[in-house]
Amino acid sequence: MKDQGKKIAVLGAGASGIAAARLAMAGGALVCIFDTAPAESFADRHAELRQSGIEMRCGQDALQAPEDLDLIVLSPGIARDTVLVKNFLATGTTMVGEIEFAFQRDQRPVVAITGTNGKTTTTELLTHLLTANGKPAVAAGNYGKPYSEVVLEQGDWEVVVLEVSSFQLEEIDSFHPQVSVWMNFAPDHMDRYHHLEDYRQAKLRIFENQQAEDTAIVKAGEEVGELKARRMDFSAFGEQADFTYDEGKILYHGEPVADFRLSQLHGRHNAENVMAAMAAASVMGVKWESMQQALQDYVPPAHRCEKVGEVDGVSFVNDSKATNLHALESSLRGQEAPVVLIVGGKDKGLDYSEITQAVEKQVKHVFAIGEMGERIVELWSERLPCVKKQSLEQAVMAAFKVAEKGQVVLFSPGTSSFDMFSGYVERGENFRNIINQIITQQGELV
Ligand code: UMA
Repeated sequence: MKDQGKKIAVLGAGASGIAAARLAMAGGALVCIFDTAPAESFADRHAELRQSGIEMRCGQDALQAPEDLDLIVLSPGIARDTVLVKNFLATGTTMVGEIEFAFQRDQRPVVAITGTNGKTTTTELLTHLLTANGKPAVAAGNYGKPYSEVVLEQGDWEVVVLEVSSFQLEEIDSFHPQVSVWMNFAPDHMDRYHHLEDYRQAKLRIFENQQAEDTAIVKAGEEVGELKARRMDFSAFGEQADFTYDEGKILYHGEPVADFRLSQLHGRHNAENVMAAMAAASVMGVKWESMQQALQDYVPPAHRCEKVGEVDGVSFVNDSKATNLHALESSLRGQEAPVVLIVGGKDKGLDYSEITQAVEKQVKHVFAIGEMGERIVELWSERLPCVKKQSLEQAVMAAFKVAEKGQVVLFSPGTSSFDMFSGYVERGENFRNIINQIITQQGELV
């Protein structure tokens, strides 16, 4: 057993820490988890972990780092500059991130996917494309199961598709994906990083250990520096690339390889997610012609630019997950048809003027709701028709009234939902229910 008799400290008792601790235990190690949250927070887990032989130190006790450790495994949500990590590093023990720890204990090929947006859809879709074509794959990492859990389970997966965050990539060493995918880059996580460049550099480590026989799949136009791996790029926005987009078709070197319109995904940004997933699937041995059916069968995650219905040629798209302006802007940029936008929600101090340009370019009418409603009307009503509505239902009805055949009613709030709903899921389900009512009423009229 790889870890027989080793003393391993796992920092963080969240999903990844517990999975890493279990993997270490299975390898024969003596394991203790350290977490600075008070012991009460772990009442449910503590007894169970003890029973499986894993010790736990919480609160102030967690700050006492033992001197005789062989290895420290760090959870991704804990930054290096915390007292907890500093105390453990002061012992001089080697520290690895949970991703690195799991990677060193598994032989299966890894496809790793990073990016500020789109990585979850791409991870899910790729897992589906592979599994549907005789290459059982599992989605893990920042999305899905923690990587350590997948390694411990030893399921009959041939490929591990890992969504990887910058936090996870910060603490790699030998982590070496056969295929690395870079979706895009935009400012995020500035509560963790002092400079935007630190965030980018952490993400760029996804390519660090790749060699000439590996593949890097990169959104065209992104600056990722010199790569050792073979590069494939993609763009649904007209740039020169290996994968391009034309009238609903995904092209590889100019030849159609899939009809995006037959999928349940919506928007050009999703076409890019498809390109990245198809590129990675092809590297893993799946033929283009086998991908179309799997693409059509793929059911995208709810509330992320999800087409929930079409009435009289007007499409209704639920993007309730857009709880920040970057997500709203990227949904807008992804639309091919003119948009009637339903926007707004909780006032969390966001400045909607940042996206005025994208709105002017793509949107015909705006209906604003929630705490942000009036501010949005003040901001945009001189530029385009923009009206406040008291409820989501009123906004949808008004949007349906003005939308013309071929247009899209896009519900992409750009902020959180807590002024009117319990969360983005309830908000999106409300939207979907309203559309279903419209569809039922239309059916009764026919
Ligand atoms: N903790 C300390 N001391 C500290 C800070 C935290 O002890 O100074 C403890 C907390 O008390 C807590 C534990 O650390 O008990 C939490 O560890 P964690 O934040 O790493 O959370 P996990 O539950 O292990 O989840 C992590 C990822 N979380 C983060 O990166 C913040 C999950 O991504 C991931 O799914 C999971 O591992 C499995 O691999 C979530 C996420 O929000 C979805 N990711 C960010 C994002 O997508 O934007 C990057």
